[in-house]
Amino acid sequence: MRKSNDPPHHPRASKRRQTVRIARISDTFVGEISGVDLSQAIAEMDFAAISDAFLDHSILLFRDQTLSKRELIDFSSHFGELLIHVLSQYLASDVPQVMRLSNTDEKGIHADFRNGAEAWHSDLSFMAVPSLATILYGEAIPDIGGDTLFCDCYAAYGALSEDMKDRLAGMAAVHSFRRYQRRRFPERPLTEEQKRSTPDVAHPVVRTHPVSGRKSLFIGADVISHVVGIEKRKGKKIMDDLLEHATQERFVYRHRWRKGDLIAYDNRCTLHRATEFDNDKYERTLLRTSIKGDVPF
Ligand SMILES: O=C(O)CCC(=O)C(=O)O
Ligand SMILES: [Fe+2]
Repeated sequence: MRKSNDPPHHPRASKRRQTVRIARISDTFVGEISGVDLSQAIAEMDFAAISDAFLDHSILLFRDQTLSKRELIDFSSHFGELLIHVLSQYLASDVPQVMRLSNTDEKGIHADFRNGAEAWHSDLSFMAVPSLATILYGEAIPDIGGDTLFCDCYAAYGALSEDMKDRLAGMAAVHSFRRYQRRRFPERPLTEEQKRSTPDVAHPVVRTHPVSGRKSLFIGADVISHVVGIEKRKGKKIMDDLLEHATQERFVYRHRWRKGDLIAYDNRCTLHRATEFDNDKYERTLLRTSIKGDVPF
């Protein structure tokens, strides 16, 4: 029975506190969170601890989760407004906020899927308002391959020479979804509607994180068409060199997925890319939500 000094029973009061523990995975910039069952409603204080950890680490890993799509949406919503991707063919049929990255269809039948994410990128960098964070949940994981690589763009920026930092200050690059799709999927042209909703957009090459105030590199492979005000080939060389610098092993974390892993990554200060696996032999299914960000500066 409820004692008279218990809080009144409304949904917030029913969110039990959990024991949020945070540990950096050694030699990486990734924080592993334990003690949290993400299928349960998360108390505000617990999310505050998770949110602080997200700022410190840029990537958070939660192991051994069991989530429905609805629970994935509920947890993701703590980070902000959820986006619905322009590539509507990948959205879950029942909940468009969840994208299904899989080589099986929703009935589990093997489908032809080629991951377009094998080039280094920050999600939705080709939009005027790119993504703040992406959340990936591992539903089916191959025995071998299909790792995701993440790169720490704060560290990559920090390691540049002062000369280079000066050169990049104020530089803007044009991000183009059309270019990205043409390079990754030449056989699958965008519809007129998809083209209309993704015009090319210029973003600063050095980006300031709106919450931490720290600077990082905001670049990508295949998505950048040119650097504003610089001759095309010269601009391409600068972008190629920067990407090569940023994605050196010392800035990269390789995530070897386990079923039940959930990863949240901050698109404002990291890049990532998918790696290959044997499509015919293994199933790989990631459920994904995407959080709306802000205009880079
Ligand atoms: O499949 C992967 O490993 C990465 C997928 C990805 O880049 C994304 O969902 O944004
Ligand atoms: Fe991605």
